[in-house]
Amino acid sequence: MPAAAASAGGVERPPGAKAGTVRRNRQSLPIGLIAALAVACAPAMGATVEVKLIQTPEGMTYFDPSGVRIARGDTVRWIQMSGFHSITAYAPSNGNHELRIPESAKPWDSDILLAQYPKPGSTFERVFSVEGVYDYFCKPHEMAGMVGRIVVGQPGNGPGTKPFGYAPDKHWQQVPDVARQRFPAVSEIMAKGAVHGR
Ligand SMILES: [Cu+2]
Repeated sequence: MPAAAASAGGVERPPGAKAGTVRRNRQSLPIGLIAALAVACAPAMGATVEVKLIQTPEGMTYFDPSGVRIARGDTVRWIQMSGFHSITAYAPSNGNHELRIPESAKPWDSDILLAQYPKPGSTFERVFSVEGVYDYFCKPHEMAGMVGRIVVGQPGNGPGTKPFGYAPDKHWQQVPDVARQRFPAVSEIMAKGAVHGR
């Protein structure tokens, strides 16, 4: 009650005093809006590609598509449809996993998403600004072969293009055999744009 009265009083006072200001603002607003939109749109020019996180009633878990080709600056949006999953880059900072993303790219870990689509907390997004191959996994299901691969622009010759276990001297955790077999080939991703498995 006192809060409402106070805010009503606050709103009631200014109109007379601020009339001139409001008119001036009306003229400058469109210019300001155009400038703001130009800035906001520039980084959002890229496309958004969706990848679903799935667990079948039989318990099979996978990313769909498991392989996608995107352009630099595009966004990947992962959507948790069933089961509980994470989207985690193959990188030493994530549990000492083998580095399988470009050296200059920032590793990421969504941690386990907390909800099922369409509830908040069921999606995770990342913009990819460095070209190359990115391998990633789901923390609860890596051992079941739940892995994915993204090619941004041209694959190049970075860590994601190298054979599994390419740097034994680093003593990284090895990509499990079942997961190695589930990565779509870079050539197939380049040819198809999206590779659906399972
Ligand atoms: Cu999973």
